[in-house]
Amino acid sequence: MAGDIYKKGFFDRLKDGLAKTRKLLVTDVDDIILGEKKIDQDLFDELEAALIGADVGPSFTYELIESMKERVKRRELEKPERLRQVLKESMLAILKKNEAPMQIPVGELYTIMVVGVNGTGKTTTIGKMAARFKKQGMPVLLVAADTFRAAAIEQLEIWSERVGVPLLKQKMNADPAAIVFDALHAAKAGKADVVIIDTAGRLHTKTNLMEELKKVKRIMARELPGAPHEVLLVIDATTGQNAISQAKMFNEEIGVTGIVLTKLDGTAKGGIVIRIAQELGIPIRYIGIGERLDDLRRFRSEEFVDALFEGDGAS
Ligand SMILES: Nc1nc2c(ncn2[C@@H]2O[C@H](COP(=O)(O)OP(=O)(O)OP(=O)(O)O)[C@@H](O)[C@H]2O)c(=O)[nH]1
Ligand SMILES: [Mg+2]
Repeated sequence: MAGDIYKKGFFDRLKDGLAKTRKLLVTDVDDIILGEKKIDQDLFDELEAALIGADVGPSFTYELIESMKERVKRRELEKPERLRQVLKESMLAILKKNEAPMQIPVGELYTIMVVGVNGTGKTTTIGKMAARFKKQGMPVLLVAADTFRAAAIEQLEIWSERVGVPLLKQKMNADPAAIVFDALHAAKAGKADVVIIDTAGRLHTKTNLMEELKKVKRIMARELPGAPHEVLLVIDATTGQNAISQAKMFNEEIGVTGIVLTKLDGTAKGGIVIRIAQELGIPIRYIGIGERLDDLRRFRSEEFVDALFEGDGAS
């Protein structure tokens, strides 16, 4: 029961967080379909514009509209209100394919390399994940491999103290690969089950960020077969279309195995989740809906779509 109450609390916060996205996406779609008497080309044109404007992406929009037209032709869709249901079902179908929680095996060493451009929420997400894992009884080690800013190391240190998990760090400008090397040795010696590595989002040297990250990844694989078990890309939902190009770049350069989408609270660009799911096909592990420690949740497609559609209006 207590779990239900907790879940409801999160669901309401998710709903609140998605309010702006809902307004842009669902309310606009409602205005279009509920205001029209018949399903015609004008209605489809308006619907298309609304979906594109809501960042769900051109291919999702195109495929959805085409399939709606087909269904109208086959007389399966007679009332405009039904289009809302079709939109909801189509979103759910795409998101479901990308719903895969991070599976951390019990008693085995699991390493997570967290990457993403600066300011997306990497360090904050690491703090939140550490709290989750600790609560589940897993010994966690945080690793400060963003060594290019003193503030970056301090920020992770604050999280490590707040959550109560150890941190491995070196001084500023130390080689990130060397820190990661030390961290894996400590973990192999039984100091942790889950190792979470914070990396830089931008470098203040001439070194190329991607080359630096590739080097970290290489060292990990060399020191521990199978590592990194997860390359987790943190994406800021408020950046909309930019998020897609960032994700493609990181995926091509270093290979991404999971995504965290942050700052879904207070953005109208939450439709980007659909585009990420469709164009990247990389599992969305978690979503961030605030700056609090418990504002990170496993991505559940049904919960997400329900929260999006279940606003003030009918579901
Ligand atoms: N509203 C909201 N803010 C968030 C969320 N996640 C992170 N933030 C905020 O975003 C800002 C940047 O977060 P960081 O965790 O420092 O981002 P980072 O990716 O580590 O940044 P760099 O270390 O500069 O690359 C902070 O003010 C966080 O509190 C979220 O889900 N919602
Ligand atoms: Mg950081």
